[in-house]
Amino acid sequence: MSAITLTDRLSLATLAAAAARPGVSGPAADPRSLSTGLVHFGVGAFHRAHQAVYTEDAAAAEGDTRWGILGVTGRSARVADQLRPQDGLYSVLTKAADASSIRVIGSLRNVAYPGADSEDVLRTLAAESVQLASLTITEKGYPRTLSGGLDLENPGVAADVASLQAELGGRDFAGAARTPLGLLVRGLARRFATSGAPFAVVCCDNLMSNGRVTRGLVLALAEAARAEALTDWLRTSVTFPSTMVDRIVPATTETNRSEAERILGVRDEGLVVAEPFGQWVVENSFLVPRPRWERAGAVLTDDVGPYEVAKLRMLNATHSLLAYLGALRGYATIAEAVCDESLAGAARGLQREDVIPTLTPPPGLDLEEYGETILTRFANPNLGHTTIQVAMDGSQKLPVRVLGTVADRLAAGEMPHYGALLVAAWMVFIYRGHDVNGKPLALDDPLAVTLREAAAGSANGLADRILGLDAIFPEQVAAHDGFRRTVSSEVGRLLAEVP
Ligand code: NAI
Ligand code: CS2
Repeated sequence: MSAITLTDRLSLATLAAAAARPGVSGPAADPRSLSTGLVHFGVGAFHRAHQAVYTEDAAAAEGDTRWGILGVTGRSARVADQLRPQDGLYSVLTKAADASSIRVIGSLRNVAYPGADSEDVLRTLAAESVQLASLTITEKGYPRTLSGGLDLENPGVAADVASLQAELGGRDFAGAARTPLGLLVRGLARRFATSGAPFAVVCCDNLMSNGRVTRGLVLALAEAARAEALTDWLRTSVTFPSTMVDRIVPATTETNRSEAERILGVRDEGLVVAEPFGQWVVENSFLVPRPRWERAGAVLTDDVGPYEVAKLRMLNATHSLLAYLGALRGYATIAEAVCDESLAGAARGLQREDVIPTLTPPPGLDLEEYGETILTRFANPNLGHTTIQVAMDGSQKLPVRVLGTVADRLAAGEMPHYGALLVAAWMVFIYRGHDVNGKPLALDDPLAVTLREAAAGSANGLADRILGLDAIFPEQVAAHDGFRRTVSSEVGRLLAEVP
């Protein structure tokens, strides 16, 4: 294949031609008109298919050019290398069940890689024209202890505390930030020292009370550096609104990129793929101007809680159940798994028998209907969301998605059978490491070593060994004899199904 030249790539130079092609829509706002007003940490697939789109639509609806985004990558420069040659432009390939469409997005105005660009990020966070930062750094991007506090034993956190102390002491600090939160706090320290202008930090990760979690970790970082004045300023001048975010955005494949290239007429290395559905519920807690996301369909509310808990427990827990049971049965995608009637039945059982009794629905939401729309979304055969992608990071996801439901049901004197089935399916996924056809199933998890150690040995006692991991299972769940027995019984049944 010939080398791809810049004229073959999506960029400001090729944008007009690409946007004129059938099936392509261009940016809602002129990218050249946008100044940077927002920094996003974790400029992965989801941000580009969700917040960046809402932000562009909000800017266009208001004719407001203040909301260009500086995206900050995480652990590699890959996304920066994909987008910088494209002037930050990328496209969203929206895949409905029976049709696809492409939209070029121009709200991402630059991409920084902390390994080389920390100073740019710090300077941008301190700029008075920049009002807020947002985060999608995955559930594992928030280093916490069992009790939910900042994990000061985490080497990255410890290094970032030292760097913050150097920053505050006016000393040069060596090297890049080790964690996104560390870089964020250093930037806020710079802002405090230069203007003290208020700010907002908008967490968009799949965590319960994600704003409160982020605020607690940010304050703990400043307190660990014994930065009293900064801590006081953070408490009074920076808000941390919680959000519920929803749009299924699978990892982009080369097949997706080739399909997009045929439609665009140019190569888009930064392509992201998504379903048509999107939802964003944002706590209305800002001391600063912000993009009018409600003009793009977002919901601003004083109480995000009911939306968050309904979505995490009804959608994400069901996603994980289908991921583990589906992967074990040899289904590559969520769509295949949910089309297996027995797995769809388990999904409905989890929603209706275990989850719904624990929920107070947001105003106007019929939870059973919500559950059915979720399963219909999962069944989209065009999306290609893999079971193995949803299965990753189970040690971080299950506590948020299903263990709250389990604890609530046990406290109510009920047995969450489907919650036990989900936990058991995860255990067998770890223990077997292959599907019913013998195909390997990769364990991608920050606690993979611990999990493999706990899973090693006899199948007898497997449930007890993994339930005994207090980094994952809270005491009131792990010590419940009835739950342990139910999980163990489901483990035995699944082990027989997947020899
Ligand atoms: P992605 O893999 O495309 O991007 C993840 C981003 O987080 C990357 O920038 C990566 O460098 C960074 N990151 C990963 N591990 C990290 C760590 N340990 N510490 C700091 N940064 C880290 O993933 P994607 O699809 O963008 O999803 C990211 C998050 O967005 C999810 O974990 C979830 O919380 C949320 N989300 C994702 C949805 C989806 O369907 N993909 C939908 C709803 C929410
Ligand atoms: C999925 C989520 O990968 C996963 O764990 O359950 O990313 C899911 O696609 C989103 O939360 C949907 O909004």
